[in-house]
Amino acid sequence: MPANLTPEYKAAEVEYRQAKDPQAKIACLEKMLSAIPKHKGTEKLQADIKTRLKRLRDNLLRKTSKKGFSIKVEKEGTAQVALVGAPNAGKSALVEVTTNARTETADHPFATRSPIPGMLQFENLQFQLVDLPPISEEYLEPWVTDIIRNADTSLWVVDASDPDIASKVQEVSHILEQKKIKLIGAKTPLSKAYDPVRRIRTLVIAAKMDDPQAKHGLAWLRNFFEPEKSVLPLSAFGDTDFSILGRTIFDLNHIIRVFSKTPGKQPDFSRPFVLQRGECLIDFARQVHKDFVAQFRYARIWGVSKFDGQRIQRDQELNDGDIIELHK
Ligand SMILES: Nc1nc2c(ncn2[C@@H]2O[C@H](COP(=O)(O)OP(=O)(O)OP(=O)(O)O)[C@@H](O)[C@H]2O)c(=O)[nH]1
Ligand SMILES: [Mg+2]
Repeated sequence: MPANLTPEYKAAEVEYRQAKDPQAKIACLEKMLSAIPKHKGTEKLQADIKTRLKRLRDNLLRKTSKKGFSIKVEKEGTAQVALVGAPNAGKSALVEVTTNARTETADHPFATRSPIPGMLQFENLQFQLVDLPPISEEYLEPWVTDIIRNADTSLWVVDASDPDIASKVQEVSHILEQKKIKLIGAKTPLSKAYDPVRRIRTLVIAAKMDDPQAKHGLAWLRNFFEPEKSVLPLSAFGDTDFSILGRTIFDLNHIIRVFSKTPGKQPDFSRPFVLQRGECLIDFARQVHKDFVAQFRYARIWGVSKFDGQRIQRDQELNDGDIIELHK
């Protein structure tokens, strides 16, 4: 079968032959891979480009790791949320439209090469979304799984318009399993005992919902993941309302916001104290000031579970939105 190579492919190939350093060669091979017509006649050539890409990337990595290369993203905001997914799934586009970050979005796979954090505003909180390179058998940056392990929770972005959705989902899940990472649902309990597998609470994003094909992918995702993991359909384009994303990330992270009040004054609603669900009054007091723990006498609460101003004890479990007046 003739290959019918496009002028764009041929130009990239000329550029590749002239490229001197490995980074430039990688960029050209990526261009060739995205421009090559995808049919039986080019399968061998596609495989050959992928092999060359892998060799170059491996060499580059060996060089950098000798120098003790490692990548970390400092945590900022209420929670760090890693973007996980196959190449071209729509991770960067989502971070770009929901945060202040400028990411690298492209119509070819492996566009993202380094982690890019961006802050997503949700009411009086900010979540740090971290855009990452893709998870793929073809190539996986070794530090990507370290960042996922270290994050508080993750968003698993799946291209719902992809006819090959099942194998992409299985590939990501399989690679993470090999790296001892398991993406679990928001409600799945985390075991307190030592566990060599890092379990990370995850929300599945059915991406590219503006594509007419995506409804089939969404149905497949719901059938495959729910009820254990929630699936949130989204599009990075058009007039999508992203407030639901903030709310869902809030729920995923099991957090509550509690406000401090000094007697006779109004609480400061712009400065919530962030606690984990299940934490109680004394955990809140510890965050406000250590003196409140040592010299605690009593506290009053304004919230959903008690009547206004009711006295509560140290072990009183708190709820989102509670207002507390500490007395020592
Ligand atoms: N129709 C549609 N296209 C999208 C959407 N989000 C992303 N895309 C397109 O999908 C392609 C890949 O998007 P990216 O955001 O770069 O994907 P990625 O997951 O970051 O890809 P890698 O960095 O390779 O892992 C680009 O051509 C985007 O324009 C969407 O919501 N709708
Ligand atoms: Mg990307």
